Amino acid sequence: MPNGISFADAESAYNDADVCIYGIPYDHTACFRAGAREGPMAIRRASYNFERSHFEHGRLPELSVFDYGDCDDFFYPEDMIDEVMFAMGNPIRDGKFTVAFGGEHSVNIPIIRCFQERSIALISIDAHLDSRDEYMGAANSHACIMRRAAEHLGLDNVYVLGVRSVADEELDRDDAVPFVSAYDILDNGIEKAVSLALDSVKAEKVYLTVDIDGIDPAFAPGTGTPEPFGLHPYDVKKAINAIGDRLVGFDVCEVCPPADPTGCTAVLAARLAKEAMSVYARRL
Ligand SMILES: [Mn+2]
Repeated sequence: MPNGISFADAESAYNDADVCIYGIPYDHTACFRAGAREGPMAIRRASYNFERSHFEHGRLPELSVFDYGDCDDFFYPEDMIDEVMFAMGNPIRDGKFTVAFGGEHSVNIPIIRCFQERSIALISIDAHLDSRDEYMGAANSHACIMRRAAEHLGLDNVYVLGVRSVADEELDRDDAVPFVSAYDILDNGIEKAVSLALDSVKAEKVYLTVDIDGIDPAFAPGTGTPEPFGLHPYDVKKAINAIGDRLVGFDVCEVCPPADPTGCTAVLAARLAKEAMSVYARRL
């Protein structure tokens, strides 16, 4: 690791690895409270809390995991985007399962662009629809990630779960990004919402991005823009398992350690990353 500790049990060299982990400590378009740049290291530290494997998945083959470390701390989103595309292009082209830690949610923009054949769908778990054309003059803001993904993958390959904060300008348009609200999920269950999303998107392969603010602030208080009435953490575990064999990559963003004094938000993010890797290990 060039800059600090690696994720727990990430002991492989790149060439031998099934999974490639990457940290993107970027938070310069944050609008409410910044600090997500400290997310990747807090999540790695939290990862040492857990057993190597999780018994509910049965005996899975042991994963070979490589931790690439973090990219530099850039100011302009465009510089971050170039660097992430350079770093993550290789593992994605090489067919590795990628796990990324933000940083704010804008770090997802370059990851999705690395899928140059555009044959994936993006499912996002987020309190916010994040589908503006631009926000405060920035097209690559965290508030625009689903719009950028829809431009790259098609509107029929994006879906958001857990939404409870949307601007009128995001709804009053013909190409609104499809979503299931947190209220609907709390009333009717995550299973229904995930199967709706999986049936709606065109691509077979699914990349899952989790903005930790999709989860209720009671469970994940350490984030930049907390929003009440969110999902239960177990809903997100179930969603990862329901995507199952279709899952090709995962990231978790918006963990903000300065707002997370107990560290429980980073622990949850680390555990969700381990869940995604366990689901991936089933197919080896
Ligand atoms: Mn959000």
